[in-house]
Amino acid sequence: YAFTHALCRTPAPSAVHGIRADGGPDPDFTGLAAEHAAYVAALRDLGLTVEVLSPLDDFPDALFTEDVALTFPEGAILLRPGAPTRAGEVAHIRQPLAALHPRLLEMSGPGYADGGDVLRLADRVIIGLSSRTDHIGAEELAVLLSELGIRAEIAETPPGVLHFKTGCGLIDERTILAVPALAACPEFAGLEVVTTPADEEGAANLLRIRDTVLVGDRWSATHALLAARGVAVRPLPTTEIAHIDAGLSCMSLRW
Ligand code: CIR
Repeated sequence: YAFTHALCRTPAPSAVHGIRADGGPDPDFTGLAAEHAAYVAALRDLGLTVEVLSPLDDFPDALFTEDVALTFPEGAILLRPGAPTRAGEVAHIRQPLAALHPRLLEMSGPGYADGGDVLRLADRVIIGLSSRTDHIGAEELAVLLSELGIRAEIAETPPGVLHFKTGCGLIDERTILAVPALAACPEFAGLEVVTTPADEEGAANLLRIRDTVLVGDRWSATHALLAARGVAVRPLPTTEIAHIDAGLSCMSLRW
């Protein structure tokens, strides 16, 4: 999480039609755009150089740049997102990523993988199988990661959790915040797992940036839990993006 750069995309008005699993109401566009702007401002405030790409009205979920690629200091990998309406987003991030990352690898299929299913740890990454990431995709991704010198393990995402990182995030190198259904994930062996407080499962999609953890602003028990551990917490509004199943990690690629 010692990131120096991030790549984001401004939400298009079509973002209100973004995918949501439970068929709930549309987000309010003005509120959603304000949440995105606050997020980009926070990343810049924490010292990152942030490039913000133009909105793509044909792709309602394109503001969630995390899902279409993986970025590391060593290089980047273009993914094959598992939702059919999101596949076309990859073509729009290829050129900007190629400009930023001379070493650009790409999944060729037939499998699928979403970046929201990839949790980066100090010594490896965990790829969670989900409704968006299948076994063939995870295996191909593990091979591409090994070309960048990064070891990958494959894990299960519990039913009802969209992406692996919808249910967990890094507090620090050795500590994970996870929803109860993910707390016993075998791939977390050797790490400390802290479970989300009651009724705050949505807080698990937090984002560690340098010395600060970004957390949704309505998860006050989680703020207290992190503060008690000596972690610097920066609450950010996420109510509107939550209507389309997103949280804080989803809105950027980081390296
Ligand atoms: C989708 O269903 O693809 C978007 N509405 C939400 C993507 C959230 N991304 C993430 O968790 N990495």
